[in-house]
Amino acid sequence: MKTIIEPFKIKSVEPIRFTTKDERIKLIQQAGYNPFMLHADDVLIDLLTDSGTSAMSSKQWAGIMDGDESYAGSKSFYRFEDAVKKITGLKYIIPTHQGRAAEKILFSTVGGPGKYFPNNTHFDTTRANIEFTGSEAVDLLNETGKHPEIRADFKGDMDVEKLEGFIKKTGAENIPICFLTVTNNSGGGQPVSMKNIKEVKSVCKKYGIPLFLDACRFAENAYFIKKREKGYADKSILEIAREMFSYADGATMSAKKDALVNIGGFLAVNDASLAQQCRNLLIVTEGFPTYGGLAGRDLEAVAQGLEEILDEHYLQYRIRSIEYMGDKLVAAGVPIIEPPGGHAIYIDAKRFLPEIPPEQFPGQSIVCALYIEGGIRSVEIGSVMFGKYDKDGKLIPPPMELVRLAIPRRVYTQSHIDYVIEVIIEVFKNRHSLKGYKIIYEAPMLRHFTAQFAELN
Ligand code: P61
Repeated sequence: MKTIIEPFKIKSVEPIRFTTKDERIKLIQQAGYNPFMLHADDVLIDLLTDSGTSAMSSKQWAGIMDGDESYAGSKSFYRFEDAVKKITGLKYIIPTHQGRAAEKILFSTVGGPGKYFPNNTHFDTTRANIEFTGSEAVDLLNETGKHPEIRADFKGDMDVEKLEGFIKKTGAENIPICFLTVTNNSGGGQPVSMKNIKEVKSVCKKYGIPLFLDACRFAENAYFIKKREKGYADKSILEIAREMFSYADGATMSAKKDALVNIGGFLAVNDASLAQQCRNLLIVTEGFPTYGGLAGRDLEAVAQGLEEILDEHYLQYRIRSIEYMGDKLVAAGVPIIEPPGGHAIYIDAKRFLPEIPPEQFPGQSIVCALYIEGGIRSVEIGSVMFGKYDKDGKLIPPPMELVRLAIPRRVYTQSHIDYVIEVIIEVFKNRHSLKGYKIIYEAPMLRHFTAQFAELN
């Protein structure tokens, strides 16, 4: 087989700025060892997130000019609505400025104290928006998904037996919605199989619980189904996506991922009364239902992005570029979540730095070292992002300590990725010199955004 190439050519470029290692040592210290606090200008390769960092196509930019900025009934809204309906088949489409706005509206409407929301794994904003209403967010990932070293096709699957047990114990009346996050971001960008979506749906149906997809990366998930699940090889990505959504009663989506835009999102539901309640709240917090916190031009770019994401050449290149990076790291002995997921490489910090305990944030240590060594920005997904405290103030760590290197869509070329691989391998070789960290400031929610750290000796 020939090399899989980027299925686009570059029309416009943006320079990146080089810094020296000495400069970076000072810069990360000034940032309180938290890369969210760095100026993006001081970052060479920015793998903090794949969210809102995509390169838009010339057709999307044309859509930006063509956007209709009418307050009500904008033609861009109807194009957006058609694009979302074509993929999801869901009835009521509510635009929001990003994914968490859709979550906020949904959970404010259906959440509250005494309620429970199961998911394969909640991402942090979903968890935060659920907990903010006094409800509980429950992760029911299958066991294999919790073991970075085990290779399996669908490590994002929910444990269906656990789900049923959980419903029986909790009472279906206390579970307003069950979620599946496709792909499973906090668990390594791992896909969920169609079989699992179907099985989860059938349990939900038995107990009268609606199933929603957290659909940020639905197209990457659909591509994995095509490649890995029996019976899907000859189906188009659109057909697979439509089938995935056919089992759902609703969805939230941050369009900043698989809709290839810099801002946007939506909530989509089949239930007319829920749609009405959510729209009423949307008007108070986001805007009129035909723009929902976005400009008409943004809606236009989302609609175009949702068409482009279904292109199989694009998805083949996308998934292969992550796999390429994973293969090279595994060959060099760097412990990562295997097999690589759809949008990022996740370094397994527990195996990378076994001598640094979760209380000293091994992931954060790797994050800082990657910046210092090569100007690469990554993010910790472990005890900093998801750690909780028990009543004595002792850390309750999450199951995994990870460092995520998320690859923005259509932004970096293979040589950027080769450079990243070299830097990671260099840091891995020198891992015995890395130190642990302690938190010296933290906010009550989503602390990883603003936490400040000090290096331990
Ligand atoms: C990310 F460090 N993800 O992966 P919004 N669901 C899922 C997401 O992945 C997600 C949202 C909902 C981000 C951005 C991000 O602490 C962080 O449009 C599966 O960002 O509101 C976002 O969508 C929310 C990075 C979010 C973070 C929160 O990088």
